[in-house]
Amino acid sequence: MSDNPVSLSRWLIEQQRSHGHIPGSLRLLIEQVARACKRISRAVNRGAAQGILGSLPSSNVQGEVQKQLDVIANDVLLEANEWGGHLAAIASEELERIHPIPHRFPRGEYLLLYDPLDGSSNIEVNVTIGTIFSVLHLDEGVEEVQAAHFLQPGSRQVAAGYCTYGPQTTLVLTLGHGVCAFTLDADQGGFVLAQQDLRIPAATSEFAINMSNMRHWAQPVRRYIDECLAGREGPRGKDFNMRWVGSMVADVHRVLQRGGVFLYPWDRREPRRAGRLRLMYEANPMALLVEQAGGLAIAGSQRILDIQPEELHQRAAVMLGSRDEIERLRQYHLEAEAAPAA
Ligand code: P6P
Repeated sequence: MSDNPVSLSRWLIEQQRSHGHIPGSLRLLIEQVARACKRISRAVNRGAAQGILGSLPSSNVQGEVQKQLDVIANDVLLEANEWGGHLAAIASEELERIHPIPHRFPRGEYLLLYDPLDGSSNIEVNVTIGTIFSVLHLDEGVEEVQAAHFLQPGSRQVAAGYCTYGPQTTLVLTLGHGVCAFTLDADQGGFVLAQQDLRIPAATSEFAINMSNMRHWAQPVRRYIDECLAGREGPRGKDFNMRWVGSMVADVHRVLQRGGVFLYPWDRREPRRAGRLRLMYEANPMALLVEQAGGLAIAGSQRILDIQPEELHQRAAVMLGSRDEIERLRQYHLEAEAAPAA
């Protein structure tokens, strides 16, 4: 790290001023989100000392066990972003309905969506968790923002990112012109540029999937993983390694840092559900980051960013990472779709 690191604020101003990549309102929005992530990081790091690691008696709108830190993270992001004048409304995994910006604050042109604390089942075991966020543009001329205004395909995101709360607090961000990583430097009191133009290697020998679900997978995924497991004696002619953190931000961060594939595919446990992960504030932002870093992100034969959302909290199958491997997986899905029905 240089003696004079580039702060997130300076980098964002340069993206606005020198490259014209973003308008000032979006720059200020990203800075607000980053400030909220700093506060969440502090709360996560102090967790046990503050007695806030446990679960609440309530469950969230998803019917999932709600952790105290889930609620704290959601509240921090709401409070940090509703008064800035950059947003028209907010959507959160922790809120059933959208949160229009209160009339007492100026309304802006952007829509912010987030999973405030992804992987929160890992909180008590001190495994990396994180915040995932996505920014969309509100259509012109909208008087009253409805949930329907959020239902835009992921290709229309103007920014996306995540913040990991682990050994380091790292903000990974795209504004549509590549992917950068910023590390929270306690001495500087803010995020400083750590990596520019992250690129995912096209080839890999590492996959991440929850193997306990193997018997429930569709044929293309089973075929792909079986071939990986067959190793050098099998059709792939090489051995593979496996990772599974159980925290999407941690698994995707690894893929962005050294390549690999992260798979949470559809499975037969709940056949009417497209997948486990949420399209709008998990799959879409991660898919944009991965594609901006030279990887691919699919839900089967379809590109994730092309999915037309039908409801705010809908789920999606997620297969993303190194281009050569995801392209192979996409071909396997296309072959299965073309095969005559059994
Ligand atoms: P499983 C965490 O709960 C999460 O939403 C993602 O962060 C993670 O990748 C996945 O679920 C883990 O799911 O079924 O392995 O517990």
